[in-house]
Amino acid sequence: MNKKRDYSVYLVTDRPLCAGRDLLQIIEEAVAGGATIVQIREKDATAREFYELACAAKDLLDRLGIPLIINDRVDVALAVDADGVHVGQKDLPYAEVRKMVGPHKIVGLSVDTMEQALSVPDLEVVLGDGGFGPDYLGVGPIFPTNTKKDTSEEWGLENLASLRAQTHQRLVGIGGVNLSNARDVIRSGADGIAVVSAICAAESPKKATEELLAEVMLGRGLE
Ligand code: 3NM
Repeated sequence: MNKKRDYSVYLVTDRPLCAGRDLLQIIEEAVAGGATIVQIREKDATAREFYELACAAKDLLDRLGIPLIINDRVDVALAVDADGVHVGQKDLPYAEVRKMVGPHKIVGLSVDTMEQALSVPDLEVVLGDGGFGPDYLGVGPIFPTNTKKDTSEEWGLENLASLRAQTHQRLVGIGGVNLSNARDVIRSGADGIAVVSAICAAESPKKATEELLAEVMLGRGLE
């Protein structure tokens, strides 16, 4: 299935934040509210647990026509034929991941610093081996967050805007993004927002996502 690549409201999951609720239910509600892409992020799961959860998420998201991204584990992404994989600076190098998954899958890359962000080859630039640059950069943390402990220094909106002025890469802002600041993240040049707690820990993931999407649209000057 050809799924639309839209990074407007990017749900990144975290089971401990779901307060005992079923992760698939939260994903389904978020998509009903307008989430455009979903990443399964499982830092403590065994390979088998991650695989089984990813299989179930793939079934659900195929039905809903929404891309599934796997955090870090290229093997799990390939095993379940996910739509893509997201890697950070401590994971396998981007070029190796691209070689493994081929040119058609989405590959996202986290950038912690301006220097890292500006050293990434542009999407349009074809590497020597025929691979392409990342589909998007995860820029974070933009704001303080309790969800991820080992983050680098916060970017803040000014540095995000400065990065926007210096690159054509697609940018997704992550870290502490919520209803109160989502519009500013978009106004500062992000193409989308990635959120964990603002959706996973919300009383109504559907309503939370609807409200976040409305802020993204306002940030773009669309209502
Ligand atoms: N990556 P919340 S911050 C998964 O800076 C993740 O790269 C980050 O969670 C980065 O939306 C983060 O609850 C957690 O603040 C974001």
